[in-house]
Amino acid sequence: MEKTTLSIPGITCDHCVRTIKNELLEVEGVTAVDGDAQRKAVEVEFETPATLDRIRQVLKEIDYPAE
Ligand SMILES: [Cu+2]
Repeated sequence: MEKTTLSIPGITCDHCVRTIKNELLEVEGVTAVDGDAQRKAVEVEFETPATLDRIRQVLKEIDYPAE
């Protein structure tokens, strides 16, 4: 199990956080997502087959690229 915090400048409100949560939780291997709109950050817990690259790719696809 890995845990990472990603900075996502495109987050402006709780709705953004909710969208990101829903999308990331659909990625196989992602087990938990927690977000903070004020910090513009999400914390993601994941295991195989999910990878950090895959998570970053999904964020790009939904127009919330991580820094
Ligand atoms: Cu928003």
